[in-house]
Parts: sequence; structure tokens; C-alpha cells
Amino acid sequence: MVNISHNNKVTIERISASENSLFWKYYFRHNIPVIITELNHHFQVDFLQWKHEWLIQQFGQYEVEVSISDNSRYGYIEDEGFNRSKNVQLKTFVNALVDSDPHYQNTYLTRAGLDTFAPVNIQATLPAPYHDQIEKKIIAKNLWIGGKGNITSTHFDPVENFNIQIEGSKQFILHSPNIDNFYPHSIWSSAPHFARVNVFDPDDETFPRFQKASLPIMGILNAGEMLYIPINWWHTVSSLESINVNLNFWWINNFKMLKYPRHTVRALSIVLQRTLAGEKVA
Ligand SMILES: O=C(O)CCC(=O)C(=O)O
Repeated sequence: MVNISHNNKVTIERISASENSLFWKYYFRHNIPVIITELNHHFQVDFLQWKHEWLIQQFGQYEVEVSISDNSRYGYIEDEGFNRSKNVQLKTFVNALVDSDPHYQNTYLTRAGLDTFAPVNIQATLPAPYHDQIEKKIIAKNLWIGGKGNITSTHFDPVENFNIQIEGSKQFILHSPNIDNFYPHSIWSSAPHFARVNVFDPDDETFPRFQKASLPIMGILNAGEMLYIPINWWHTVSSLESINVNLNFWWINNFKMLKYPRHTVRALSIVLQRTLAGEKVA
């Protein structure tokens, strides 16, 4: 686990999956992150069986694009840009993680849309009380598979997020959506949603406003649990086990996008740049 230098931190609250009306009325409505536990005590959740052995069996032959990092950081890295990547069969990648193959030590399957595995039509459906509210608004379902020590750099996404831990565990550090205190990259850059400040070891001289940022809200997401990350919340994610598998659901919330015009303009800049470059947008 990675420590951060703030003396005060707040722990992400937990509620049971069966408390779904509390989730919608309180946490979702007021943009409060929460970990939803006991998903499969109360509901049948088929994708919770997608542990690495099962994924190899089902989709092992498909090629995936894994990110490469020399310093365990993933996403957009100061002075480096986005990670390099390479294509590899899913089974080669996952077996290498299991065997701690040094050639794959610095790799992470990030943001792999389930459509990567087409033509298999993979269904991943949340329990009804959650699924029914968001089904039509989902824009991406992504798999994340990686080993211990990977860190996804601090960024926000202009969408609501249910991130489900299928195997392993991850530490999430969340901050509320203030833009200026995090010194994001320029709106015209390819990463206007990535912070320049290092939340683990902030440089107060270069980034003085970070001291005014809200307290970090931190929690460990364990297998079988689902984290709600409200739209535009900053998140920094560390992988804690030798194999970590997550599935996240990103979904649009038009009403809340209007409430955060500065984030939304940054989102539009990403959409425009990726569309012009012929890249995947979500
Ligand atoms: O799991 C990770 O490493 C990052 C997850 C993430 O950034 C997300 O769910 O939006």
C-alpha cells in the first residue's frame, strides 16, 4: 500500500448492496464515493467469476494491448506522456503475471473494453437495482488486469463510474472535483484530465494550491466489492495483490455534466482530439 503525506484522511464509507435505495438517495445524489459490499450475497453477479484462470479459458486467444511503464505509473506521466503499449495474447500476458515473468513486470492491461473480445458477446450485468437505473447510459465496460505495484496516475473521468474488484484488491485515493488545486495538463494537451501534482509527495513550491485541496478519501476495494466514483472525482489507484482484475462501468450523467462546465469542456477537448486522431473515445 502506498502512504500519502496528508496527516488527515477520510475513509471511504461502505454500505451493503441491498441498501440500494440509500445508495441512490444519498451517495449518488450528493456525489459521495462509497464502497458497495456483499454484491453476491444479495444478487447473482455472473462476472464476479471472471478470475484470471477463467479469463484465460474464455478469452485467452484474443489479442490485447497492454501498457508498458518503466516506473510502475500508468496513464499520463509528467515529461513522458501516455505509456507505450504492445499487443499480446491475453493468455500469454496473464500467464506471465502468474509466473512473475520479468519480461512482463512492467505491463498492465488498462481500460480494455469488453468489445476487445468481440465476436464473443460478453454480458456483464450489474444487479437489477443498479443496472436498471444506468443501463441506457453506459458508454463503456472495461477490464483492468495487472500485478502488484501498478499505480494509475491521478486523473478524473467526466463520467460516473462503478468499479468492481473481481480478484485481488486495490487502494483508491479520491479527491473532490476542484480543478485548479490539481494543476491538470493544459486543456489543449492530450491529457487535460490528468493532474500534474504528485499526490503521494506533493511539491508545495511548484503546486502550492494543492495544500488547499480537499482531504483525500481513501479505501481498499476487495474482491466482490464495487466502488462508486462520482463524476469528475480525482482518483489515484494502486494495485495491491499479485493478480488484480477489475471491471468498471462508465456511464453518462448529462445533468451532472452541466453542473461542472470546466470539467465538461476538458472532456469535449478529449473527445474532439481522439475523434480527429481516429482513436477510441471512451
Ligand atoms: O484500476 C485502475 O488502475 C484505474 C481505474 C480507473 O482509473 C477507473 O476506474 O476509472
